[in-house]
Order: sequence, then C-alpha cells, then structure tokens
Amino acid sequence: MLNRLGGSTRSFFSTTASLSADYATLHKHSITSRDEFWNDVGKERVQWREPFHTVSDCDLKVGKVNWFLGGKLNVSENLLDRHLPLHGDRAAILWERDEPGQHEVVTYNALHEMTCRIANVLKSHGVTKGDRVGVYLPMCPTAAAVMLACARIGAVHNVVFAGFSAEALGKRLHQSEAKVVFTADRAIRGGKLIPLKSVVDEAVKMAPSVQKVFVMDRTGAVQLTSDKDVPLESEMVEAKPDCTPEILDSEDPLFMLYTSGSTGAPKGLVHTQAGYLTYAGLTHKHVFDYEEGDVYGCVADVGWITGHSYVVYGPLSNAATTVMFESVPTYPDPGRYWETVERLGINQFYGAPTAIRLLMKSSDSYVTKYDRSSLKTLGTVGEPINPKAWQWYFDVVGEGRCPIVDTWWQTETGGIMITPRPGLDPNSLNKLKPGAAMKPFYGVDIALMDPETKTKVEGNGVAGHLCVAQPTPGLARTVYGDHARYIKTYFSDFPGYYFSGDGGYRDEDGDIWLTGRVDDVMNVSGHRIGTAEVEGVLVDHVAVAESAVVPKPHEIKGEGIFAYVILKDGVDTDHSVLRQEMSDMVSLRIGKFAKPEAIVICPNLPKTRSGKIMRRILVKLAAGEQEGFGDTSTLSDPAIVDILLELVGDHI
Ligand code: 6R9
Repeated sequence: MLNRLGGSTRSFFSTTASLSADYATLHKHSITSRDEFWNDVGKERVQWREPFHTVSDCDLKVGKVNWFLGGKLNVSENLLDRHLPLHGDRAAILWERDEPGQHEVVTYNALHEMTCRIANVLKSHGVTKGDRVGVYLPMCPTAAAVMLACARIGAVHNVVFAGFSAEALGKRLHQSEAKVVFTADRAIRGGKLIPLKSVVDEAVKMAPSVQKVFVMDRTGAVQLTSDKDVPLESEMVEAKPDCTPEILDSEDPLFMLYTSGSTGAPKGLVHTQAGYLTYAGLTHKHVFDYEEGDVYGCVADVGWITGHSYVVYGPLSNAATTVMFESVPTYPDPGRYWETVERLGINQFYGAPTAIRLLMKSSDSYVTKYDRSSLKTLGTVGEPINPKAWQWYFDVVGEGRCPIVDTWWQTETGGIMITPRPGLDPNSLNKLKPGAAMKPFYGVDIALMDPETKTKVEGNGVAGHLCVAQPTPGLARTVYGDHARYIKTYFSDFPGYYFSGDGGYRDEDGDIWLTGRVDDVMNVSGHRIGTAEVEGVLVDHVAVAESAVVPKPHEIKGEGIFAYVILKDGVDTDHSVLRQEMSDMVSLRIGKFAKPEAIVICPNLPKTRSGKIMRRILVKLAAGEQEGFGDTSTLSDPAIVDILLELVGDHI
C-alpha cells in the first residue's frame, strides 16, 4: 500500500486534514490498486450492519457496475443515528427561508425525529421497500426528511424540481410508477407564491399508480381536494417518533433522478445505497476541505443532483451543518447570498456560475458590506465558469484568499469527478486556473478519446471526448425501466469506457478543461435540456411541420434556447401569435426555464441532400455570426443560409 504519511489509504483518510501533499501518489494508488483503495474508504466511511465481502464487480464493456457486494446498511442510519451520541444537538440543517433575514435550525436529533415520523407515515400508507415516492417540494427541511425517510424504509425517492410543469411531473410520476407523492400547498421564492398542489393535482391525472398525495403546509393554504390527499403535518404528529431502519443491500436502489439526454424522453437514473453514500461523503469532505464543525452552504435545489449529493447526502454523512436555501440570489437584493454567509457563518459556499454572472452585474458593495471572513472555500458547478466570473468570485467574494473549486460532474456520476481540490496545495492559490476543473478526484481515471478512431488520446495539450476509464462507486447503475438505454447512452460509443457527453482538453500541465457538450444537450442556467425535448414540444403545435433547436450563447444563463420552425402549408395565423403559443406550450409541457429566447419561423432548414439538418450552421446563425459557415456545397439548397441570416437578424 501507500504512503508517505504512514500506512494505508485508511489511515491517510482518517488522519490527514489535507490531501494535497500526496495527491499524485494517492491518486495513482487509487487507480492502480482500485479495490484496495475503495475497500479502505468503504470500511472507513460507512457504518455497516454487515460487512461487504467483495469490493467491486464491474465491467464497463457491458455497463456492469456493482460495489461493496454482500454489505448491508441503512443510509439514513449513517446520516442520522450514527451522529446522535456526539452531535445530536448540532445543527444538521440551517433552513434559510425565503423571507429575508430568517432562518430555522434543525438539529440532528430533530431531523432524526422528523425522518422517523415521515417514515412511519409512509409505512402506515402501505409504502414499502422498493416502492417509488415522488417528491415535488420547496427547499425546506421536510424535503430532506422525506428523502431520508425513504432511505429509512428502503423506498426509492424520485425528486422532481418544483419548477417542472404538471405535464413534465406527470410523465415522471407515471414512468417511475410512483405509489405516493409529497408536495406542499405552495412554494415561496423571491416573495412570489408558486402553486405546487394544483400542479400535482393535474400531474396525478396522468399517473394512475399514485395512491396518496401528502400535502405539507408551507404557506397556510392547504386544500385537500381529493380522497388521495393526506395532510402531512397532522399525520406526522400522530406517527411514532422512532422507526427501525430497514437493513438493505449495498446495491439496493436508493433514489432515482431524471435528467435530459440528447435523444428521447428524460432518463430516470438510478443510484444505489453504499457506493453513492461513500462517494458523496468522501468528495464532500475532501473537495471542500470540510472540517468538523464547519457550516457548509450549497445553494442548489434538491430537485437536481447537486442538491442530493451536496445539500443532503454528502454533508450529513460527515455530520456537517448543511444550509438549505429556499430563496433566489437577488431577493430582496443582490446581496442575499452574502448576507446569508454572514448571518449563518458559512465556511464553504457552493453555487452556480449563472448566479455569479448575474450578481457581478450589480455593485460590489452588495458583497463587500457583509462580513465574509468565515468563508474558506468557494465552489461552482453545473456549467463552465468563464474566467471573468471566476475572477470576480475569487477577488470580490473570496477577497483573494479562498480557493475556488470548479467541480465537474453529472447526475450520472453521483459526485464530483474533476476538481482543483485534491491536487491543490492550500497555500498555492496561484496554481488555480480560472475556468479549469483541473484534477481527477481519487479513483477517477479520465480518458480523452478520439471520436473517429475510438482510441485514447495520450499526452498533454490534447482534446477529446471526455470518458472515464474505471468505474467509481457513485456511478448510476441503470436507467429506470430501460437498462438497454443505459448501456447504449454511456457505454457503447467507446467500449470499455463510460462516456460523459462532454468534451475535454488536457493542457500542457496535464490539467483538465471542460469544453462543453459534444451531443445535443443544452445547458441553460446549469439545467440540462435536450434539444430533442424542446423540438418534440414545438412540432406538436398544430401549425408546425418541423423544428430544430440549438443553444445560443447567453450572458447570464450560459446558454439560451434558440428555435427554428417551419410552418405547415397554408397556415396564415399571425406569426407573433404563433410564437407566443409555441412558447407557452414549452412552459406548459416542460417548465418555464425551458422557454426559447427566440423562435424563428423560416421557410426551410439547411439540409444536406440526404435530408440531415446541418446544425452547425444553425448554431452559428443563432450566435449572431454573419459569415464563416464553412462548406455549404453539400446543402440541397445553399441559398437558405442567406434567407435565414436575414430572418435571424430580427431576433438577436
Ligand atoms: C452536477 C451537474 C451535468 C453537465 C455536464 C457538463 C455540465 C457540470 C461543470 C460542467 C463545465 C463544470 N457541467 N459541471 N461543465 N464545468 N464544472 O451539474 O449535473 O445536471 O447532470 O449536468 O453539466 O456538461 O455533463 P447535471
């Protein structure tokens, strides 16, 4: 085994606060002695009911990923019960409510009790191991307790971001065959009330599997409208405050979470118990340099994977105090995050580039008037961060003294895969590179692949399709109900490798930069949206014959959605009316966040003679480019480019 600091991986993780000194050695060890490394980490981090007998059984050639076989555990026990003897009175959650200046403290004891009561409510309504539980809730401790209550009884939660429309929610509930759903009367964000229960009422009509709807009271407007509806709080009062945890296998499913891909409907990725827990906890500790007693603030919503791994599972596995942020960065003004940092004493702040870009447009005084001396690490996730935003975050927010961890990962990987932190000597801030995610985490073997030859691109100063050459414990195990799609999407392009869908560049120093998606997935304010998903909605409009959707650079959102549509023959409705209808359809069918920035009605699309749309031309046009469209000679009608240039001009 390893290492200079003495002994095994195990003692390394338990005794050293910083992993920087020995990154190269430990990283190498984690790759060359994979099972030994994860054996040590798994034993160290998880409280097992029964130890695992086999560290891994994986074969990326066939998409087989299994970790810690034979092990038995309960994840909620690991996140809660395990901490009660020493930290029962510690704040588990600081709930930063939407109402400015107010937060609530939920201790580990209190979260344990909430979780057990909800678990008992679930049981009393017949929910058992393996059942799927839909969650459509605001950011609040109840949402975390519902997730943990599912973990306690072995039910599989499926959180759907409470910004998705009724139709999008309905589809997800139906596809996952949810037995019950949790929601609230309304959410409140930025002072605005957002109906949730009425959305669920609509959604449930599409999902006959749903037997009960548990309704939490967030804004005092609970209305029980159907015999499926159950008032959550009163049931919790009646329920017993403790609940014996269900003992589960390492590879039993823990949760599923939908995410968009380049084709077809969103995929429900399934994560399992022990591997996910291990990976989320380990990365949380070492990427953010979390130390005992720190207040950790990730402002993501639990509707996305970041909220799962770095609001709930990772921090709680380390007995951290985790912040749940219900509001928006600009409410009541652009100082909201930093006022929260001061009041809660946040040590690690993890947010999205889109919010940083938005906030840097306002006066720096919104930042500087608050005391940020508690901050030690700043993080970003979800999309590339442009160097200008990075520098502002570093200089103004972090006063030039906090490392920024630009973390690359995905719903599929369960936890952070590439980040400056493991390789970064805390004292050498000057080694950070604005815009680079930099180093693979322990156990992560990054390969850049040539899409033509399907071989690995070796050396430095090279680019390729970003793949992972070894399985990690946090990797999703399947797509719910469609294992073939899982294999096809992630393991068939480059046999023997997991393919991320992103492009990467390894610079002369061997540091990794992300270069954006290489498939048809857009990234709007950090939200993944497939072009095919939006196209699918647009062509359902009665007047539309065909559509093509592409991303367009956007100053704040990173990417905006730019749509081209061809109308059916004979349609003579006013174009602005049609555009409005199409845009409303996208809001209704997917969610407001997927609304196109522009919809260009055009006579045709640039197609090759074989009928394939040349998307690169549409992308360039949407970006406002006037020339440099490359070889257009293979187009069946090259004149279309000039026509589109004219039409697009009106929309940008
Ligand atoms: C965690 C999360 C994943 C996609 C991913 C990539 C993009 C995420 C990034 C980043 C550049 C980063 N992405 N982090 N791109 N730099 N630090 O966001 O999961 O919602 O599944 O999105 O987001 O394109 O493939 P998810």
